[in-house]
This record gives sequence, structure tokens and C-alpha cells, in this order.
Amino acid sequence: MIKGKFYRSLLSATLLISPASEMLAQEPPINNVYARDITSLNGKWQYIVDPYETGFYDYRWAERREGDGEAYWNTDIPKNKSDRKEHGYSDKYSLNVPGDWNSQDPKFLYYEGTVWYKRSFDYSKKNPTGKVFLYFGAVNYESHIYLNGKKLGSHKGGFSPFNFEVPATSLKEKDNYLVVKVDNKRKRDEIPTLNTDWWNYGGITRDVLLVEVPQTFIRDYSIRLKKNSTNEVEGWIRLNKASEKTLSLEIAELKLKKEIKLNSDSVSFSYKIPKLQLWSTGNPKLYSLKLQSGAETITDKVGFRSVEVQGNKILLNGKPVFLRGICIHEEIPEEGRRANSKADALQLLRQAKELNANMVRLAHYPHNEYMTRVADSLGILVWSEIPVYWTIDFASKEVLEKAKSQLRDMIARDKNRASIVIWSVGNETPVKPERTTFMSNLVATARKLDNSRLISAALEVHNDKGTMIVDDPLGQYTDLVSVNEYLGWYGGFPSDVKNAKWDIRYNKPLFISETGAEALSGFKADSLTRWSEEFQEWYYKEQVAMMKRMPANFVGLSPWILNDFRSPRRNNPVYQEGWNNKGLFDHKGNKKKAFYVMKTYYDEKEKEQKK
Ligand code: GCB
Repeated sequence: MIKGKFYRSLLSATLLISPASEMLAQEPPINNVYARDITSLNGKWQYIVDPYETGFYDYRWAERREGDGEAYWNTDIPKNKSDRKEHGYSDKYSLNVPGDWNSQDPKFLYYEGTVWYKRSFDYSKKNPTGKVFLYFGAVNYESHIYLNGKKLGSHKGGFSPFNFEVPATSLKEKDNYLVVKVDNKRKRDEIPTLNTDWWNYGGITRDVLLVEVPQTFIRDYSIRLKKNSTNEVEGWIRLNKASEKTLSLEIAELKLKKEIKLNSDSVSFSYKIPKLQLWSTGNPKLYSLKLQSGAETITDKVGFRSVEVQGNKILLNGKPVFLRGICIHEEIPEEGRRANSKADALQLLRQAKELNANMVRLAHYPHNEYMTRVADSLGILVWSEIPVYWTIDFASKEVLEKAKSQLRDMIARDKNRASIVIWSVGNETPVKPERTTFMSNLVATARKLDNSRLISAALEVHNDKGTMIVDDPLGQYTDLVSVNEYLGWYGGFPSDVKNAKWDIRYNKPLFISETGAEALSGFKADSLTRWSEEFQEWYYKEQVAMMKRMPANFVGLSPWILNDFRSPRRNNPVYQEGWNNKGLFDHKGNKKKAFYVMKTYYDEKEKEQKK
């Protein structure tokens, strides 16, 4: 057993990239939060819509102070009959948490701005000496959190978890008054930036939990298959503070039970395990892991597998794998809302399975934890991405720090998910020197945080008179070269791909991270009619024919996209009406004609691989 070294290097990387502000959420959040002693604060929360941020700024636009009776984090109940209160929370105005606000009331459909959420709760600590954390799965985008009139802190980033320790003196047994200011205004120097092709769903979009842990607790841990091995697992465990504890680690099914002595805050381990069954898409074997420290027990379900690039192939457990992928937004189209539950994850990933996909690209931001956990259990490989999308401010150091912090949070939460094989640092970023510096920095950061997975980014390909040239300099840094290709939709006709040639300047695996065409479900016409299902079907037929002619380094694709999804950029009054209709499934879960073209191709590829 080696002591703490690995984790230290990870930690120093983490510290370097922590945003410096006393009020920011404590980092990194507690890992595997669902296995802790938790109390859900999900449910109905009262709200106030505050487009002018009156609850936050006074009439001179100065930030309101703690005791200010007009601040919306303070009680809304008049002290006496002559007291003037110009804000108030009421059951007349309530929103479901988790949930975006846009889908919950027509008045919120296009709303971007501030909404204050409030809920009261009682809480008796289970253990009088325990610590209590307030945990948010995600809030889009900027949040300020107040408990009983005191600010706990703030957080930026719409797709990352965060938590705050609740000071013992702030929590009451009865009638705690929790207020969250949520602002989803898009801003140039945030991530994502002003311009995206998805709906900017606002709100407390993921679970809210109170998490109780002992004074000394397991903050985080990592466990995985050791590199170049098929029967050795390695990892580390980190407590919240240095301690001379003995921890126990158990995988009962493998008859592995180890007592691990700690004399600092973290410890590394590695154990040989005969008869280890590897996790794969055909056999997503998960083992129950139990970690115990004093009175604290954490369980998890973990799989062990290897993924690597060899030459221009991707190997899963040493064997070449073809990625039969599909892109997915975190959205339930039937209800035009963000996905946020295990049932939602099952719905989306089962649709991917119907297509016979073995891989999903979770676009364009980290999805909720249910998605990656369900992917683990269904045996679906995952590409997970941060929302460095299109034209963020690549010259800004602050923006780079924000991107790194989102990258770190994504990796921290999901590092123990066997399904995740690719971390992506962004999508379709424009080729220019400062962008390449910025993005290569992210690639290096991702590698430092996790050297057991592949790193990529979706690049653009340019079409020079029918030759698809892949020469983005970012390709030097990534493990596989991934490109978004829409030949025949953005420019030309689907049949143009017939003569397409590929000129790939990298001897690396080539993955087509997007390709697709729109069709309004049920619109029938001849195949030359844009927006018809027949046009989309034709597009897919030509694409599939091209896939069959691709160079030898072609390792798979993830067409755009599983479901139609909402996007305010899509304003054709007949065929779009605020929807990007490139789904293989429509708004109601019906399959379009193109679905069957892809499914047939994936069935063939699967057979080919089994041979
Ligand atoms: C892309 C983007 C994706 C868009 C898609 C489209 O290249 O990566 O976010 O939604 O094209 O439909 O144009």
C-alpha cells in the first residue's frame, strides 16, 4: 500500500484551480451523496419572480445587507400592523424542486432572470455531534443561498453539484427559513456564454439535500482498475481532515475485506483480485463496495474496466470497440423540461438502447448523476462534456478558471462511473491561437485529474470541394479526433456525401461526434423536401453509406440527436416553432423514419463486432 501520494498530486491540481472567494461553495462537494444520511428538501418551494433584483439591490443599486428587512432572504412576515413589507412568499406561487421554472408556468416560458425560492423545514440532527451540509445537485446558473437570514454562500455554473456546511448555530429544530436566489441570465464571460443551441432552463434543476456526516467523514474516494492490469484495483480515500483512523474497504462478492490505516487525511491502496469480472457493454458487472469509517458506512456500485487508445483504435478491456453512439440533451421532450430523476434517466437511456446504441454523448454539459449511474447499470458507454461551447471568451483567464472548475466538478462527481470513457472539454470552438491555448490547457487539466480515461472535444471539419479536412490544431492534444459533420444538411444535399473524401491529418481514432438533419415528425413529402421525414431518412441513408466507406481509423459516431429538443434559435414558423427537430424520436417519443436507418446500421455493426 502506498500512502497518500496520488491524491496529493490531485489535490494540488484542485487547489490551483479553486476559484478564490470566501463565499463560494466549498469544493469539492461530498462524493456519492445519495449513499449518505440524507434528508430531501425536494418538493414545493414558494417563489418570487424578481426581474429587477429588488430583493438583492436597493434603489441605489447597492447590495442589500444582512439585516435589511426588504431583502428577499429575510422574513416576509410583517412585525406589526403598521410594518411595510413589499415582498412575500405564498403558496399561491410555488414551483417544484427539482425542476426548471420554464416548464412549470406559461409565464416562465422565455424567462431569463432572477427567481427567489423559499422553503421552511424542521430538522433534528440524528447525531448531536454530526456535521450538516446543504447540497444542491445543480442550480442554473448563479445562486445565492441564505439560511435563517444568514448567507451560506454562492455558486456559479448550471450543471455542477455544490454544498455548504451549515454552521451548527444556524440550524434550528423548527421553522428554518431557506432562501435561494437563482439567476439564469446568460452572460458573455460565463460558461456557457450568451449563445447556445439549447433552452436556457432556469431554476433549482436537481435535487436539494441535507447531508449529515460525522465530524470526521469520508469526503471522497476513487476506485478503478489499475492501468495495464485485469485483476488489480487501485484507488484512494480521503477524509475531511487528518486522522489516525482505521478504515475498512469491502467488496463482499470478491471476498475482499481490508483494514486500512490512515495517518493523514488520505490514503491510497491497490489490491490484486483473482477472478475479477470486468464491466463491459455486454456484461455491465457492478460490485457492491462498502467503505466504513467509525460510525459511517458508504456503499456504492462500481465496475472495473479499461479504456485506451492503441494506434488508431479504441480498446475496451483490450478489445477494439465500435462506438454506436447517440447524442442526448438532458431534456424530456414530452413535457418540454429538464430531465432530473432516475425515471427520466431510464426513459432516455432505454430509448438509446432501442436504437441499439452502446454509447451516449451527453451533450453539452454534465448531466445529472442519475444518468451516469443508470448508464453504469445498463452497460452504456458515456461521453461527458463541459459547456465550453462555440464562442466563449478564450482570451480571459477568469473564464479559463471557470471552465477548469466545471471540469474538475464533473470529474470529481463521476470518476467512479465505469460507463464514462471520454471526458470532453468542449464543442465546436473556433480555430484561433488563444482558443487552442485555452482548450489544450483544459485537456492537460483533465488528464492530470484523471489519466484513466480518454480526453476529447468535438471539433469542426471543413469541407474543401468535397474533401472533409480534419486539421484543427486541437487534435494534437486529444486522444481521439472527434468531428461534427453535417454534410448535406448545412450546405448541399444528402447525396453530396457520395463523393466525399476524408483528409485526416492525425493518426488517431476518428469519431463523428455529430451528424444530423431536421424533420418535422409526421410531415410526409418526397425526399427532396426539406423538413420532411423522407429528407431526414435520405440524409441518414447517405450518411450510413459513407460510414461504410470511412478510413480505417473510424471508430464510431453519435448522431445528433436522440430526441427533438427545445431551442430558441429555431424559428421556422411551420417546421420548428422553437424546436430543433433533428431528433430520431419526435416531441412525443415517436420514432421517425431515420431512426430505422440508424438502427439497421447499428444492428449490422453489432453483428460484425461479434464475429
Ligand atoms: C451542432 C451543435 C449542436 C447543435 C447542432 C445543430 O453542431 O454542436 O449543439 O444543436 O449542431 O442542430 O445545428
